[in-house]
Amino acid sequence: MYLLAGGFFFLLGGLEALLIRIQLMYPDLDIFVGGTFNQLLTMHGTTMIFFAAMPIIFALLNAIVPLQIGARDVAFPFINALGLWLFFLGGVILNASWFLGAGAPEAGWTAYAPLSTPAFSHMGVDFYVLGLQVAGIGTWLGGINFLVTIINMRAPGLTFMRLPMFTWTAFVTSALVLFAFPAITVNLILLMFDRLFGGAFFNADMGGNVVIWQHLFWIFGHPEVYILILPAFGIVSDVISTFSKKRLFGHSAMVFATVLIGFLGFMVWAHHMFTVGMGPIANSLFALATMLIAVPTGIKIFNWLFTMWGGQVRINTASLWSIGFIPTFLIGGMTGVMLGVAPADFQYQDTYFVIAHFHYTIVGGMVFGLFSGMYYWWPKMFGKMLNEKLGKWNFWTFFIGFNLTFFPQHFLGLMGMPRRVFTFLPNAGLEMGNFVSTIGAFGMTLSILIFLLNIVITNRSEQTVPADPWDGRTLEWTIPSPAPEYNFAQTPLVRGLDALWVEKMEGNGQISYAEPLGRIHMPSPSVLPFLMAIGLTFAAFGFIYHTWFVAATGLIFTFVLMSIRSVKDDPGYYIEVEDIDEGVKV
Ligand code: HEM
Ligand SMILES: [Cu+2]
Repeated sequence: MYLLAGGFFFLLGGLEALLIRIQLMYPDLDIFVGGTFNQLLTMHGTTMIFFAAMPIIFALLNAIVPLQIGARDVAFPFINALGLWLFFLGGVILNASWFLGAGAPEAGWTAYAPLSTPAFSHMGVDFYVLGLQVAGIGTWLGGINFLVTIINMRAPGLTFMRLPMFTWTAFVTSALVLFAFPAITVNLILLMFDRLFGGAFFNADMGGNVVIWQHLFWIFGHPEVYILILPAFGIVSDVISTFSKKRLFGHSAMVFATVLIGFLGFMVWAHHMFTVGMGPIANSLFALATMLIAVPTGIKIFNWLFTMWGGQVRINTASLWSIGFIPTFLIGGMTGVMLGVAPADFQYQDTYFVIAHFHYTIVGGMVFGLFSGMYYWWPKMFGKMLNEKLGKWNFWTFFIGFNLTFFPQHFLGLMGMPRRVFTFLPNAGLEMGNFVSTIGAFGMTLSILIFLLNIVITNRSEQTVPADPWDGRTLEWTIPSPAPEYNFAQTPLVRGLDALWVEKMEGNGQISYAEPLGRIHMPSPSVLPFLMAIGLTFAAFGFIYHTWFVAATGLIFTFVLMSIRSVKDDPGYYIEVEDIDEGVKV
């Protein structure tokens, strides 16, 4: 579900990006200008970050983390469903702004005050404020759920230091969600007071302070970029180790680096605000903290290379995406250090250099990682292997398109082309770069179409996939593909890092179990999460349209459902032993 919804929003955000690039193909075009361009830009950024990247990551976390830790499900299936619906309806609220009100928000995905205050914006920003709040609750609940799952539901013998890297990154990412999302929630509530109830938190005329918005936004925003990239690190680690037939080089150093990146991620937010006027001391400290992050990140890059070094590297679509990830993400990381040099940032700030930088990390990093993970785990999730031939086309068109799009933007930025501006003048030397960049965007569009085609073809094909198609190392490859709804017929017993590999090396050919086969308890499905989310959506529209009656009804409705949930007993149901499909040999 997460994958489907996230995929849908990804296509939407991608379409918006393509339209932006079409407008910027030649100088002085007037296809999407002014407010329309700003709306496309804002919706592209907001949709991609909150409604495409997050849910696709959550989809993989949901599908794979329980499998990697030998659990039957996540800790709280009910909360999981609630989180999904809140996120999805939040996206619906945001996108409803295209059709209702006065058009989509246009204050940028960062919604900086005063651009986002009533004086300088129209109703679109109300959809942003409420849509993100509803979705934010969902994401936050999801984060807590994964934390509890990883802490409490690991199979016997699976100590923290034996967790596969993807689960480790899922753990740290969830912790970042837990601590980062409250900051933006508070920010959005303050802005909501300003917009709906005449507050003045961000109104300088009445003693408010616009810089507070920036601080709170980036206290959330910088950890958010690590929320996005860490799971990709985890995927790349697992994929590279599997396809090099070697245990991950420096597993414990990787764990340490992941935790350190997560921690430092909270110490650097003001590198987004060097030009605000915080003064040289604050700027220097934040510059230093920023550069410190390069150390654990460098550790990771070297560990991946050392894992491949001397390994039996197998090249297929899954490993190509991971191997391609390393140089592209490295470029994004290096321009990040350049931006972290506070005095230099005064030149780069708000130019296309920044756009190039963060797309190299977000697309060249996260999107590459997610593709790698999808090709790698597709058989486990859906019981079919994605087509390799189309997969390679998918990879190469994207790799080339991506670099064509974003590499020239470094130079456009250095030549002074500002971001978030809908056109540029001829004869400033900017034509070539922009033209190439737009061509590249078409290349990526082609690549995405190939991927969709691949999904359709794979879906139609009649194939069955063995439990362990890649000669895997971790627990998810000990159960049938696709994973049955109870995941593990018997809880596995873990006897080392790379649990399955340990057994393979000892010639057991099968994981050992920690319990006899018995009937399996399952949670019963429920409509309550969906209805609760509907209640909050209702309330959100009530707030947007200042109809307090509707807002109150929606809130009360949700509270009533919450009380029902807390008093009602939910015994669940059992799958009997006869119905369990047991014993996979790998
Ligand atoms: C897939 C191909 C993509 C293309 C062609 C693309 C293109 C663009 C362009 C042209 C801009 C506007 C730059 C400006 O005028 O300031 C932009 C901004 C942005 N993009 Fe992308 N992008 C893509 C993917 C993504 C992804 C996957 C994400 C995040 C997950 C993302 C996040 C953002 C953000 C946050 C902004 C800033 C929006 C703002 O300034 O408010 N983009 N992108
Ligand atoms: Cu940052």
